Amino acid sequence: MRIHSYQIDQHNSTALKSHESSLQFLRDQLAHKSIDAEAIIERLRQFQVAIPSWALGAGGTRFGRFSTGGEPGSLEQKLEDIGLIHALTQSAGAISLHIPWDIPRDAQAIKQQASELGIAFDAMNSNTFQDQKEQSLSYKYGSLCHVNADVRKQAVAHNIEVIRHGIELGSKSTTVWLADGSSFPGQLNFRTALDNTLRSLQEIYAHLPADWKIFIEYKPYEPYFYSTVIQDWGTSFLLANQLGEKAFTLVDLGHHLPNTNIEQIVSTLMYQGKLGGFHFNDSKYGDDDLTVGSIKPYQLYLIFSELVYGMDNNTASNPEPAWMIDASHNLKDPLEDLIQSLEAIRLAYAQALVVDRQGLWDAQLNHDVSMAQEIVQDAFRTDLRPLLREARLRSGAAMEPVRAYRELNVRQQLINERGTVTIATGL
Ligand SMILES: [Mn+2]
Repeated sequence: MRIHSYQIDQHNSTALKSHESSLQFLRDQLAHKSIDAEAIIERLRQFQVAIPSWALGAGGTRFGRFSTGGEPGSLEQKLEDIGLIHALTQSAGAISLHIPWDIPRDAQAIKQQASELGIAFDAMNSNTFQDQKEQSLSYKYGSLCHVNADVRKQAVAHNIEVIRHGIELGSKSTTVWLADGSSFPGQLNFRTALDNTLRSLQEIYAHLPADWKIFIEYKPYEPYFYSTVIQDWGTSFLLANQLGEKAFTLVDLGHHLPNTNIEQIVSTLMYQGKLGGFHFNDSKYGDDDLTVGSIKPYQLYLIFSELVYGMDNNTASNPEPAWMIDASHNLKDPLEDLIQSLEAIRLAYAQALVVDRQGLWDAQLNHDVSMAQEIVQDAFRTDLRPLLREARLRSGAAMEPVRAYRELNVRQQLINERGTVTIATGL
């Protein structure tokens, strides 16, 4: 299925009238605070977030999985789905692949299809958290950290293979997330596990092309429950520093213990030029992988405020992070869920862009705590959705993408094309 521009235009023509008056109202509000709405609209138009190939079907929990119907059964169909999201939002212009779930049969054909849909290849993702059929040694007791050198060698070879696939497709980065850890005190020698992991990563790093980056993702627990080898940002930062200038920390919002001050972690990593990648999701208790902004939109905004401050005060050596949605959809239509996540990300970005930075700095210098809070909350409480609609309108996207998705009956069409019992590859 493809969405055509006349269908988008038709949708937009019905929403235009009420949009114009609400945009004008907001423009006036912002002008009153000396904020240029045009600059924000332009930044919103440029902002693209990668969709991971595994987020297009129903995820599931350890208790079960309920199929959505019409799920993509091949890499080609996954690209097609991201093409649909991108056509509706013009903000999902990249895919993040997972190896071995998404090994392309014909890399050139996949590249061609992606470029027709306006989709780039973002970070690659390796998988040493489960055993594959043809694999000789098991990762049950770890991969890059394993006490057996042959298992480590196998895991390193897999990561090099992931880089090779990425080179063929035009990707420029790879993400390493390790399940490696232990569930019981005494199971693992912490120091040996970390040392083995560093050495394994150094071997992978040696195979990284000059213009590539490697992202190291951390997580405090799960699938193991007592320890994780790369448990927090400090451990990831230590490894990234040891590896070299092409290595960075990756922050996944769901990979923190409850109430962790993630915005401060972001600030510290950007200060050091070591924030390389960012995975969006939301959670109430653990790594719930819920729709971005569905539970804690204020925290998301505070994090974005640090991201924007970091990007606007960065040195050249500090790249803009690779943005990706890393969520799992158990109840909602995955495509609607992703559209909602994109909306939440862009809204938080817009809120962060309208913070009165000079006023905030003055309040901080004067220890005017009340005024600092007023300024921070004012940006969050201003309804900036007309800016998002305007950015979409100018980019040829749907002003109300979820509504357009339903008007176009996308899910039913996908079910007609693919059937009701398909399962997204890799899930
Ligand atoms: Mn992640």
